[in-house]
Amino acid sequence: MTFEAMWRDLVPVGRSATSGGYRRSPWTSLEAELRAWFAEAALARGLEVETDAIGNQVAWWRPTTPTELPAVLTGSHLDSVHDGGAFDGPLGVVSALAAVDVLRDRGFEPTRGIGVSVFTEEEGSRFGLACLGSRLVTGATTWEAVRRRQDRDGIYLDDAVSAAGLDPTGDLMSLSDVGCFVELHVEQGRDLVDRDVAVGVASEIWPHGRYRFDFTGEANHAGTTRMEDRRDPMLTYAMTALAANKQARLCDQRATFGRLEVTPNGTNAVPSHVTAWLDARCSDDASLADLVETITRQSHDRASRDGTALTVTAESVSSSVTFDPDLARSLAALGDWPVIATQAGHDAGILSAAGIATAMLFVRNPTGVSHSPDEHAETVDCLVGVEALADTLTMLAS
Ligand code: HGY
Ligand code: MN
Ligand code: MN
Repeated sequence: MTFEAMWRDLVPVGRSATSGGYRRSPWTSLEAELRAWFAEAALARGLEVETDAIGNQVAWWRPTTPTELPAVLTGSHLDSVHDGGAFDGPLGVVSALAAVDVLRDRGFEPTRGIGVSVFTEEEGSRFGLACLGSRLVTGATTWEAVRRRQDRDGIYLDDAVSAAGLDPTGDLMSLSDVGCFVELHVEQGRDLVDRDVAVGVASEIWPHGRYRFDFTGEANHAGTTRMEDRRDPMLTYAMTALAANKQARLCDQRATFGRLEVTPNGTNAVPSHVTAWLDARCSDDASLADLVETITRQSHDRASRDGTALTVTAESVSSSVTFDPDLARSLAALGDWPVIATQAGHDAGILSAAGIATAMLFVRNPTGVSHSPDEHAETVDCLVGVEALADTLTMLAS
């Protein structure tokens, strides 16, 4: 089944009829449908499919002669952000399966195992920790540390995993015999468009984090309460969002408040409580710490003026990642591809941080837009990406 045929099968799964965006949330019936799709596509290629305790999957192409040589792993994720695009994640999974087809068409015989992987909850959109599946597999976090995280409906992670028919106390995917990992991903920006190139190689991932700001004030009547008598958490939040934007602009970094919860969320009442999530990303770890510290300090200053209270909780922090430069250079040489940085987090960053030689291939996104239904990649560029991945696997698995 060709890349286009696999893509046609996958595209409708979880797409909203209204927005055209995706809500592929982990440990739901929709993810079960995606996992089944992956297993079927892998089995159709004679790959051995393994699903671990929390739903991470890997499909193995074993060499005909048993070997002790470390395996090559390639893949990405199938979960999405709320109303995300079609390509962020799935492009890497479908391209990995299509690259296996290309290698077979070329008559390639691997001398070491080639695994196609799908890590769960890469976006952290349900339980708030980015790359949850790969963090558990690499030991970057532990099941005990995360099992009682709650989603927006108050469902605990361990209950969600069990309800999905998995046994979270079982074994996690093992990477002990994996020597390197390559993730192909749609570019989440315009660098390749501006360079007029179909494929790029990642040099680094900016450090980034997600911080929950809890603002507490005093609920009151929107009409009868004089402005000077209010303790309005929405005001403190609003000034914090403006401060974050200003600070990020001043130091040429990134800060976003994209998610907000207001209690009681009434039209004619001053709220009692506002929760807002800051996504901050910087070119280095020290700048990230400085930016978050500055925003937090200014938010506390504003809270003291508004008579509101503030607590800030770091929910997900990913340190800077520099990919193996020799590996990046060897991939770039395969197609004279540019080597570019990204501000988006990936499972590849988690595996790199765990000491596995890791690289990323990016495929041109003509809109440059991501985490939106407008995210896009042309089929012709996707097919160039598949060939680049096949060339990479040939180099790594020979
Ligand atoms: O949020 C990110 O950077 C990635 O898309 N998970
Ligand atoms: Mn993403
Ligand atoms: Mn992604």
